[in-house]
Amino acid sequence: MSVVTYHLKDAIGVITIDNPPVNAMSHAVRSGLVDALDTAAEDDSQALLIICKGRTFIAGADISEFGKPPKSPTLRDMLDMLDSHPKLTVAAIHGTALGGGFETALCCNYRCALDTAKVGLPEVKLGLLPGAGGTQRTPRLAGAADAITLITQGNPMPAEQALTSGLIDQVVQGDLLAGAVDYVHRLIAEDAPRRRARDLPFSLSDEDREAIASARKSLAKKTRGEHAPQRILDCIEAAATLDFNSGLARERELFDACMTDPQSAAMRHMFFAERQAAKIQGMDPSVAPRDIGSVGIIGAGTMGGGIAMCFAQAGIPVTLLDMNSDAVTAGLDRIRKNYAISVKRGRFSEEQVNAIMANIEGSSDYADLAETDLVIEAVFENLAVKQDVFRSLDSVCKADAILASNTSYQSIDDIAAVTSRPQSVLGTHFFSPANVMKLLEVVRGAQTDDEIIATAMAVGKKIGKVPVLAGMCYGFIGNRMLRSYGREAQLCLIEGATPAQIDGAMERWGMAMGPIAVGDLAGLDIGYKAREQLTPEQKGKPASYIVADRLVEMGRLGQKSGAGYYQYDPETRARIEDPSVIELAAQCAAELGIKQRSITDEEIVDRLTLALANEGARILEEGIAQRASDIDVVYCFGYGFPRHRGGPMWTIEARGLDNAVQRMKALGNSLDADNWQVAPLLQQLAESGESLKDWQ
Ligand code: 3H9
Repeated sequence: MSVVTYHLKDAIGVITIDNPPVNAMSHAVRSGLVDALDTAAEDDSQALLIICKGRTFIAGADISEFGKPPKSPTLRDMLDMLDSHPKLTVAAIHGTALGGGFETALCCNYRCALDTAKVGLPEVKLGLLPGAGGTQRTPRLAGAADAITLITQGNPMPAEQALTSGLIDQVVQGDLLAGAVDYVHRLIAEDAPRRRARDLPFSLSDEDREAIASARKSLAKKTRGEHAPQRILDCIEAAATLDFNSGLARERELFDACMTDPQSAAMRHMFFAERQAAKIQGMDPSVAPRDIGSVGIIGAGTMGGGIAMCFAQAGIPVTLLDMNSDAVTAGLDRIRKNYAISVKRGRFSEEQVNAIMANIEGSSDYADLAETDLVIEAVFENLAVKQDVFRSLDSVCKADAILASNTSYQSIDDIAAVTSRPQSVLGTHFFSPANVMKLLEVVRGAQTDDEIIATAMAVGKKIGKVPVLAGMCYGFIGNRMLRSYGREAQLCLIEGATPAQIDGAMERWGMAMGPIAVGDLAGLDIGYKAREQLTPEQKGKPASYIVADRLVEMGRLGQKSGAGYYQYDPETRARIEDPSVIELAAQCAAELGIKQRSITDEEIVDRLTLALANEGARILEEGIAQRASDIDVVYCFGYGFPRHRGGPMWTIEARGLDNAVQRMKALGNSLDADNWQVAPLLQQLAESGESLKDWQ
């Protein structure tokens, strides 16, 4: 069946696109549209209406065709025909009109949309820019300020706002086809002109120029070296200074620069990786997730409170339980304070917060969880304490309740073993702050049922997280890899790099925060206490923790005590370099017989990123992660790894596995050989020339 059909309805030529799941503008859709436009040019139709079936208007160019040789007709060929079509053209939008889909709508003379629809140009999230006229038509219709926001941030705009901004012309309610046909008839009756966005004037005021300059600065900082946002601003400037066709040519030139940029390849990889992570290998497709109608959370601390916020915001009632009413009250107060900040920042209205808070009830009585569908434990990171909680849960919760632990390190099997239902026990590892961070590691225990895993993955998505399935090992995927990364950061420090140099090198490379500063933010006592529970073999060699231990022993716990590796400005919390810490590292080096030297930024980045990927390869080989791209999702969504570098496994693949293995061997020769044992999988793939991406 054709993905594009054409029929006449009351003298209107209706072009219907039906290309599930999201009506992406594939080659078949482009060809179908060209045929329909040809037919409509010759028939008796008075006007043309473009509308889609299914859940959304066109969601953009078909990303899976990117990187392959272009097939005619291209999107631009088709849009040229639409833009110069002899009939009045109207787009009828529902769901989300995105990227090339919205650019198609922008080529129509008028646009109407359901009140629930959104429009947007999200190309920047793929390291691209709208390459089919979006950067030239949007500012002509909406002005510079809205164009800058819409295209550089890539977030969709609701229909009402798009109406005010001039990007759409009519909001329709109820049945879209009926409302759109009425609207087209009205336009015909009014003899509405064939208005084209290309003919509208556009220039930059002084205020617009300032807005562009300030966006350049803030985006450089916020996007940590992404190229696409700056190129988008170049295009908007071109829209004001060049005639329309020259502006389009400039847009095309910069789009091509983005398309061949490794940053876009990495971000497109992340787009598919995120969606792939939701799929569970080898699971019987008939296994359906259960409905979760209520959630209990044990532990009203910062973590438990953050988790409660996630569920409450998704409309799922939460019982937040702690040992006594004081702890519960303190937990609820903390949540209220968080929301007060959100209201101040305009993220939520007072009414929304009241509705969310109505979903959270405090309790200090386990019996209140008797009928709860899912209980998540978020108490102190200690096995015995967690086992006590699970014993209590097992005795009060209904037989089919799911029991989850938010542990970062403990064995899910040891926790499940104290219950009578190990098949219903799993790990749901949230990341701090839990109401903000998108990553959710769903940890499968030895006996966890598939249905329980499927339910946790589905409810994770429902509360806006990106769930990734992990197998059981110390630290699961993310924290296990973090140990090698942290070890190399510590070794660079003791070998002669300063905290500011290490953090600066990693942040310039794109990490949201350098590893030393992250330690200060998390609190150095956390790692100290965790090390106390490890065997000497697990702890590793003293060089990798001696400075951290000394700082804790000096009472320097990080930001919370005003100093750790850095001093902190009490007002702004800005990091201030501390010569005494550089001196401490030198002393520790002398004690351990390590000769300090000058270390380049390149060496720091190499050591830290290779250490991550090497451990990642072991995790993959052991089956702890389902696929290499899942590890990339963990790092980009949970650890501030830059999306435009595609995650640690993509990064190592992009540099060439053979090159990476050679570099690790060279590091092993000059540094600690034990730390640079190449993961067998990497060695094997480097030799065979196969890809990590395809390894299962
Ligand atoms: C562009 O347009 C460039 C032009 O400016 C210029 C060209 C010259 N292509 O997200 P979901 C798949 S760049 C191919 O789970 P939701 C997706 O992989 C494009 N496939 O659903 C998934 O497949 P699977 C600009 C696509 O309801 C399935 O559809 N546009 C595309 O949560 C369902 O997706 C964008 O960047 C695509 N464009 O969200 C929009 N989009 O089932 C990207 C989706 O095999 N898309 N798929 O895993 C989205 O933001 C979301 O998919 C959307 C639906 C909001 C539409």
